[in-house]
Amino acid sequence: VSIVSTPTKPFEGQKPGTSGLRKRVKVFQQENYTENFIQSTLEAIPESDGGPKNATIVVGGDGRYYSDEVLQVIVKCSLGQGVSRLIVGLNGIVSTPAASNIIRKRKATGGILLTASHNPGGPENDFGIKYNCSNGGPAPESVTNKIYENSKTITELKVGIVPKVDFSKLGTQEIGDLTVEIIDGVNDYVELMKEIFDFDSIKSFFTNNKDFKMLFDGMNGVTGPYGQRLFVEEFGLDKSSIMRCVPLPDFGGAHPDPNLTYAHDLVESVEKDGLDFGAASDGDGDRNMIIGKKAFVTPSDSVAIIAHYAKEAIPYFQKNGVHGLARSMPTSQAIDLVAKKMGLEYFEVPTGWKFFGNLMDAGRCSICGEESFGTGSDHIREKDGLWAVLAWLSIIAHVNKEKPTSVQDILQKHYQIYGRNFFSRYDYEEVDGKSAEEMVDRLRHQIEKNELANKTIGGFTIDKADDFEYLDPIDGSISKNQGVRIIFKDGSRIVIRLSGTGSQGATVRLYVEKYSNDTTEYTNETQTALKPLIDVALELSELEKFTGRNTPTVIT
Ligand code: VG1
Ligand code: CO
Repeated sequence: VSIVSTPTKPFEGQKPGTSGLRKRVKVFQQENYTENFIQSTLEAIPESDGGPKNATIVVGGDGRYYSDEVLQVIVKCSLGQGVSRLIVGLNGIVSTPAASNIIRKRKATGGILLTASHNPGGPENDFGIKYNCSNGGPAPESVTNKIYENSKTITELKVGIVPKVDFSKLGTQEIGDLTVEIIDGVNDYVELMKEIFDFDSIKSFFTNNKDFKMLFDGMNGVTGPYGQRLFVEEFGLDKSSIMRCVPLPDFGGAHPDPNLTYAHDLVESVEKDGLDFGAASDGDGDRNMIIGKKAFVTPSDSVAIIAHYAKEAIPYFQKNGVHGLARSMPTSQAIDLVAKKMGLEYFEVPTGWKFFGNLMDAGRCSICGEESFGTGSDHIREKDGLWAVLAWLSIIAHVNKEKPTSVQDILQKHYQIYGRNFFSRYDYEEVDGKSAEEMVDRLRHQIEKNELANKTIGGFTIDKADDFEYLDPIDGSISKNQGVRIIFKDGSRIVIRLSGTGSQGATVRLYVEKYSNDTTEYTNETQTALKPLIDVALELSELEKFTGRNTPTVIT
């Protein structure tokens, strides 16, 4: 194999966001664009992981449009950097959590994930590339900053000249000094789930409760084959218990994001057919949505409930214990209440799973979650959609041993113990970037001048306001400007930040949270309960004036 050097020029904007680099497919299709980014990434592999030379890299993704071309680029650039082994999923398909597991299990140097997660795919939509380190988790900012620096100074590409590699057959191929091993991405994952959960107990719950009906929606994303294996083959459910379980390169034109808006078909089926449990996962398999009969489990509640039952219902935690809990800053404080009651440490980190990794590696966080339908534990270093579904099925199987208990009952029981944290997020997608920045800058300015504290608005008095800054307790790194937080005297919160995963314009995210321990309010509808606080948020931020929007694109 000959390795050749060819001149190249830096592209602007190759800065990884909350979760890798995400752009329109067309952007990646520019000559050398993808090569530049892959080389910049490989060259940024930290010394502590051994650097790119002789590295073993796991390659996975959701199989979205343009993955085939990028797989070939990875082979060429890997040869150029002296990587010694690529472990690739069949056709490049491995879910994000499954890839995290393979990186850890095979003690790989790191992993490259070809996905834009829940963003739509296809020639007119998004592609994405994400790097994970040897712990199996998303590269921390020290590494993503390095990738960005490399991308700005790149002048030469080093690539191997090789014929097209076939990724559609299992087995090992030698390409010069590079070994390409093609594996089935489902097996190791199912094996891991069997170590974590009591499959027999879930299975016997289904056998003993024949009228309990569930439906899993793979949203035409990567989890389809995993769902098929778990629900149909392992638990013996009928094929009608899964839907959209064939991965498609454009997700069938759908938006593979598991929420009430985009998983609408699932929600409708659960309602219409009176199902007991519904679940969905996103394009790359790290997100989850859990619903029940007349019940939507907000992700902030979901992680709190999983933490509450972990030691009772899940063998993994019975064996390893629960050492600490964590959530991202905008996520509701429901999980904090569980930590306090259980006498556990708990942490508030910036948005993005990469911030949980250090805590988990240090053994200080066992279960964590994000309001954005991300839930997970220290079994891997990514959020894990199917893990969350299995955690819920474990809880359901467990509580139903005593008496019939629905998802709604589980929620209400939780509120009776801890009170209820009403939570909602409003997204304003593809707004003008400059105006969005100005809106946030205005708030930052008011914070600096201390104009917000003690102000009363709409009956809510502001206790404190800041632009969230995180000091990582493990490596001492500081992440600034992670979102404007306005905290009220009654514990209610408003958070405003700009998305770091969009590919077009800016997306404003507005998060509101209100706590109640008035039992008569526990069954209230979320939007009604939060209306006064949302009005306050809109007034304080002058969102409509800056963005010209009077309604959000998506409410979750
Ligand atoms: C969003 C979510 C964040 C999540 C990230 C990646 O980021 O808010 O909580 O970690 O997506 O999720 P942002 O910067 O757009 O708010 V996924 O499923 O894309 O890997
Ligand atoms: Co995802």
